[in-house]
Amino acid sequence: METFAEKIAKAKDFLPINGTDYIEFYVGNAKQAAHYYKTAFGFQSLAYAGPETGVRDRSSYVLQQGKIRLILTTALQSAHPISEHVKNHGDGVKVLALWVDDAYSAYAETTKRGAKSYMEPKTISDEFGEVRMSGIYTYGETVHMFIERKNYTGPFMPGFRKLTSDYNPVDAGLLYIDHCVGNVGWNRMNDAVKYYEEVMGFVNILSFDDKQINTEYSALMSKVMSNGNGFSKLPINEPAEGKKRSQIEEYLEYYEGEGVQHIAVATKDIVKTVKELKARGVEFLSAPPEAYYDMMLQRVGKIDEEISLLESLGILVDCDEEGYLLQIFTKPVEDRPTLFFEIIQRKGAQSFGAGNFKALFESLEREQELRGNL
Ligand code: TYF
Ligand code: FE
Repeated sequence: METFAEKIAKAKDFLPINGTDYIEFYVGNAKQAAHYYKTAFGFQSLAYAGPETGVRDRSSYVLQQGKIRLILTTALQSAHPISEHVKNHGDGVKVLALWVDDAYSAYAETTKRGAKSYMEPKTISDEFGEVRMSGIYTYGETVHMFIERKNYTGPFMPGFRKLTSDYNPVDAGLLYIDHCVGNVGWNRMNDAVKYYEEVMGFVNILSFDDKQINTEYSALMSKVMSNGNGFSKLPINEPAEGKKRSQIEEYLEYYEGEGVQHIAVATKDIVKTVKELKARGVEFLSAPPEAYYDMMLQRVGKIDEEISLLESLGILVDCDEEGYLLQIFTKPVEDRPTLFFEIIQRKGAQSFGAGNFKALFESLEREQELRGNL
């Protein structure tokens, strides 16, 4: 069987990507959202832009943990595209920013191949150096920014001031973005896959169809897209016809369109991270039934972690030819049942937990049912 490394080696190299640069959320109240991500998830204040720094129309808080940077942004007037975005989608991800070698060529190469422009390339600078950026649309109103940092030594980027806060909860061991998943509408999977293949040079490294992923009710298709070094992995889900309403349909209805469904963040000690997050009030999907843990040894073989401890925390385990992985999913982090987080620890496995889909989707459906949306 072809390994993941062999699969991603087939990606085109016209868009070199070094990883995720930041993820920007458009929210109703950035000050409070920033407080939530600090308190609950252990992020720290890094930078700020807003009226106090000469930005008149918005406030943006940049938070950091490990290599992960989040920006929480709110507009200060109703007649602002950011307010419009929040009105339509609720709090959600607007920007998946990719750290590139060359923001100008990233823009030229992708728009030449059919990408829709979001921001023409520009260079911004301050006393710390220079950052170049450009942007293109992907699914829904979501965009990819291309960020090129030419030895920039400032806290974040020009336009932002360092933010020091007296309130700095300790981190929760979150290290980097493992993958970000998008939900697209009915029959939109092929377009989305083609977009990542043709416009971005990504390859499809894994696919699950509705026959593999369907519990009693929920059905969906999922295809994992990756760039050539695996630093950017962007799976895509499309709803499929099932007995009742798919979780993807529920998302599309409440987000009022396509968008980011979940952000997976890596840790090197999931037991410690999950204990920490739970103690700070992060809510996770309910654990699968006891039988799931009774079968675990048989299903995945011997693992380093104590199964009873994983069971008490509701952590899921899956394996592939290359090793195993541990994962757990939060409940949606806003009132609309849209965006949620995944905490993942990889121990060799480069897959996405297909062996957990049934248990996971049954937990998701229990929540969907409570909301009256199944
Ligand atoms: O990213 C993934 O593929 C896994 C599994 O609605 C998953 O985290 C797939 C679909 C979904 C929730 C989780
Ligand atoms: Fe995931």
